[in-house]
Amino acid sequence: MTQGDGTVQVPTMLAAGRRAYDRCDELAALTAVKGSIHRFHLTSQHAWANALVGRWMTAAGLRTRIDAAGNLVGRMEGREPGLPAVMLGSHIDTVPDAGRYDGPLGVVLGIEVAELLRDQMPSMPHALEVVAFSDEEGTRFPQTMLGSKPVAGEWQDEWLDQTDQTGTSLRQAFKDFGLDPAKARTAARRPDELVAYLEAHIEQGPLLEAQARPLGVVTSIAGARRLALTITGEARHAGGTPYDRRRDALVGASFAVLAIESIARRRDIIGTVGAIEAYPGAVNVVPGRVEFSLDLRAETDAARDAGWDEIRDTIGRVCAERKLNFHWTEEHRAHAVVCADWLMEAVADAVVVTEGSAEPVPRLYSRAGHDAMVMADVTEVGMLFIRCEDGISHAPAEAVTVWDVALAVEAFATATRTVLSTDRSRHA
Ligand code: HGY
Ligand code: MN
Ligand code: MN
Repeated sequence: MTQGDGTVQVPTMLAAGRRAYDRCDELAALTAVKGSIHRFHLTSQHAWANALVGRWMTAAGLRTRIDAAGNLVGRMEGREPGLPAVMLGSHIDTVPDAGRYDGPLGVVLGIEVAELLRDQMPSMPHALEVVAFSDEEGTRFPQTMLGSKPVAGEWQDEWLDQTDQTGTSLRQAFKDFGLDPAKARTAARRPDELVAYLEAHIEQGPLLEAQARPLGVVTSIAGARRLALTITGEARHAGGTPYDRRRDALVGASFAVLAIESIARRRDIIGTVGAIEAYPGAVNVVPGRVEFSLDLRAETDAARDAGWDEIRDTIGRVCAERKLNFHWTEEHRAHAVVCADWLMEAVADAVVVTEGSAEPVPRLYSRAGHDAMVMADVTEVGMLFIRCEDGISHAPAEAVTVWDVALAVEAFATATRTVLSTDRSRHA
């Protein structure tokens, strides 16, 4: 649009999209490892990110605070102080060597929406909050979602004894961050304080790109289980031990990894072995023990759990045949979550208005986990998906386009405005 004085007024949407896109670059610089993105729970990088995002929130008109679990929370009042809030959010922690949009994009989009709706808030029947959760990834400690679980009232003090790879306990990490570990549970929000939780997030898969659509509505979020598996045999000399006398734990684990993939593909569930370690780990020793991870997900908990039963029994049978021992522990479980109909419709209607497309809005279940699956335990949730290039995520090649981000700002703002102005009692 060209103004009277000849200057070109870049549409708000594109300017907001560009700013959100650029802010993900700024956040990417806050990392523990120069040249790649490592930002973990209650570290100095997390503190820097809270400070930077806090400045953006303040500039957008949000009043900010760090809650008792280390999350950054910004709030804008509605037509009177203290009203239940529509909460927008995502996470600012990352996996190791991460992409720059998984989490941060949802937080900066929430801030853009707050700025766009700022002047309408005095007439809104609800408050607006934007939250930057930490530890959605669960990278530093065995327990994951150490940011959103306290907010959902699901804190457990026993987690404080967990340690990271340096041996630092979660209790000590709280203290190092300037938080009182005994107060973590006070980050909890009551159901009557919240109207809904909306999260914008990259799809982290190839489905929107395959449909050539920039935006989609999330119908549900896959339930996940994270297990630690151990196969034990006998360490022996790699040269002098004949095959018929070996109890090679790594050969057993190799059969297990292939069985996991085969069972998961057949059952249309998702099983991934992301980490594996052989002990003693010497080139000339038959491995006596192997420890490996299993990340197991499915659209429904029943499908996931039936798949685990078959995987567990198959590995047990392979180990018995090879005189190996097999045991496992579960480190994390999150139940599958269905997004609320009224929130799905608000997001879908917003996408239609934004894209101006007659094509039905893509509706898909999230194969990735999100803070929304935890927040569903305290309020109703909805999610907006944004296309990412080649579906790549949890890797530096993670990419989005400025224009898709600009469309996401518009759609997220429209959906949020609808939810903010909806009389909550109709949906209670
Ligand atoms: O693992 C996940 O799906 C999420 O990125 N934490
Ligand atoms: Mn992630
Ligand atoms: Mn994420």
